[in-house]
Amino acid sequence: MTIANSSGIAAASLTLSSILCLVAGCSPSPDERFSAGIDDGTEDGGTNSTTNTNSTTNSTTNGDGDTGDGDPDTGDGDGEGDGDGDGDDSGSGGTTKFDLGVIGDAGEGTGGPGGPGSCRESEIYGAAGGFPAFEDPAYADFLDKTIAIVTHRVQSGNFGQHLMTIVDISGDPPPPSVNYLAPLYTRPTWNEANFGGRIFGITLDSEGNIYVAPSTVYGATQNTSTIKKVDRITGEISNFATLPNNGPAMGNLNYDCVSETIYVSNHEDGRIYQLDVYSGDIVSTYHHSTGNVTMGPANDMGEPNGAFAPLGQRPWAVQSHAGRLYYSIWGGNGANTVWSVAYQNANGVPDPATAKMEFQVPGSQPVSDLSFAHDGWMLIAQRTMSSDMSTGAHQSTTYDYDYINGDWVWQGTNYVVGELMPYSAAGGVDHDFDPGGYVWMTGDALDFYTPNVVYGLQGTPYGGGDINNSTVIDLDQEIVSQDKTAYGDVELPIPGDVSPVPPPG
Ligand SMILES: [Ca+2]
Ligand SMILES: [Ca+2]
Ligand SMILES: [Ca+2]
Repeated sequence: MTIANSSGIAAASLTLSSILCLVAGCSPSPDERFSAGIDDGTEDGGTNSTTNTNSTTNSTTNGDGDTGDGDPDTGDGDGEGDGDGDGDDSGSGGTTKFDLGVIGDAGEGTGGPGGPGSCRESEIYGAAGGFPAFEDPAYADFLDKTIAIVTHRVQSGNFGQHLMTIVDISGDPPPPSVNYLAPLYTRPTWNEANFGGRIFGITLDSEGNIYVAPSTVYGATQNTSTIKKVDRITGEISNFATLPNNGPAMGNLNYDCVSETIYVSNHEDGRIYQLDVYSGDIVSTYHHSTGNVTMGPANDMGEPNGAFAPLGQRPWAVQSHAGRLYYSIWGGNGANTVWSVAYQNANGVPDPATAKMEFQVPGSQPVSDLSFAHDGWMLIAQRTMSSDMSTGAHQSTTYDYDYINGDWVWQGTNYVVGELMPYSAAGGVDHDFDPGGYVWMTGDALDFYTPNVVYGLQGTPYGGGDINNSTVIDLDQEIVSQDKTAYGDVELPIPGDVSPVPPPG
């Protein structure tokens, strides 16, 4: 697969003055190829008086070179002959593009074009939701671009206290394997105080509102019980829904446009909650380990008790796809699994009689996110966790699966995150849904002192690869110190619409 035309680009322009252009479309260089034609606002060039003092506040002394871990390749690996999924059927003359054409508008409120509920066609099968349209001059350059939204903890150095960053990944791919100064957008108000604590899981509804789940993935956190909503226009944070959590927080969350509800996995009581997207009310709960389903709140005896649901009963990744809810179970070493359960009907309430273990996940680390691509295959990402609330890096990777004769069949690690391969996945994945497009994954050590230190987001072309054919983006644009374990989930809202992903089979 050829990386489309490129010549003399961003990588060379890593000057300190360009280091921190959060908050505005900081164009990477005089070459405006990647900003797809819109201006290169010099407007607020002065906001970032970042004296780059403590570039090494990160306590990353534990030799990052420790790639090894136990069990790389336990996966069965049967049927790996036909790894399809490469996007060479794009029909666009073989030119890889980041941009998705805008095919109509997401529309407001009631029902997008082409689908039930609030669905645009692509969303039925699991594309992320609509496009945020913040009314902020600094965001103008991001409107209707292909963007990725990444959750993270506070990054090292003096780069602000925000926990969420929007990345402009539109335009032709830059040279692979060297840090790309993608335009970044964030807000100082997207901080721990306003989110109530730390966040990991992220999803968008059909209108482009953003929802984030509280998380203890980076350690203990203040708010463990309230899902926050970021308004698609104002960018303001509000409370969306509150669950019975007291210590353990949540795993991930996902909006289903058919039922117009949000599923969220709860590390406290082992349930997956279904929430009305308009009211935040609990529609149903589904308890994985017992199959118990309640309409409305669960009223579990003794919960919340401040204790994590036991390993083997603790859901994390959640993703609605073709009439089923796919989810992962954090089971501990050798016992991490992916399941699915069908819905009773269009109301999206799980039918426990249909629950099915789809596969056991190789390796020792839990799956924190999963995503389906434009032609239906599945990519899962692990997060390195040494205990309930203690994370690390370089023990976790991605795996992709094809649906063959009714089974999800392991294809191996074809999307290798980071330079310390193949175990530098940070646990977030999403697809851009362009047949000739990219898979986007959060990761550690995407470039590791050769010569830069890049942590954040990696985009790899459909068909697979590693950093040598991938775009790597440092998400605080400081590339001399590490941001180990800083990054979380990623979602790509789809501007307009794209062709739907077919159901399995
Ligand atoms: Ca509990
Ligand atoms: Ca960095
Ligand atoms: Ca994701």
